[in-house]
Amino acid sequence: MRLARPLVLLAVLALALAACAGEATPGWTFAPTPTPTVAPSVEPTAAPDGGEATPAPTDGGNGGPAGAVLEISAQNIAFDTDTLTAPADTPFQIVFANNDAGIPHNVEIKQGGQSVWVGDIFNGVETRTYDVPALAAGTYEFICTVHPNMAGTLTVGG
Ligand SMILES: [Cu+2]
Repeated sequence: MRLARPLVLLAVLALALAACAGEATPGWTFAPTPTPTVAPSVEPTAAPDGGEATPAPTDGGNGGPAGAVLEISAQNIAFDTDTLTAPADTPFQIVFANNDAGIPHNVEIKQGGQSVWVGDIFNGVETRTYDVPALAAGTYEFICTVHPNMAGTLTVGG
C-alpha cells in the first residue's frame, strides 16, 4: 500500500486547490443582464393635423382650368350684350337668363354662317346654364335661333 498514500494526498490536495480556486475566483459570473434590444420605437406617423392637402386645380374638371363662365341675358327680344369672350380649346359655360316671359330664346354659336353649337331653346322667365364644348380660337357669331336678329360676336381665345 505504498502507492495509496500519495494518491490520497494528491486527491485531497486537488480538492483543496479546487476549493480554493473556487473561492478565489468564482467559476462563473453572471452574464451582464443583456440589455433588451429596445427596438427603436417607431411612433406611428401622426397624420398631419388637418393637413388636408389642397390639390391644385387640375384640368379635366368641370369647366376646364379657367372654369370660364359667360353670362348673358335676353330681354325685349334682345341680348344684353353683343360681345362675348371665351377661352380657346377649353369647355366653358354660358349662363343664359331668358327674361322674356313666355318668349323662347336660346344661344347658338355659328362661324361663317355654319352652326357650331346650339343651346336648348326655352321660354322665359328662366335661367339655364349651357355647357359648351371646347372651341378653337377664332371669331364666332352668337345668335338666338328663334330671333336671328339677336346677335353678337363671340371671340374665342382672344
Ligand atoms: Cu330669341
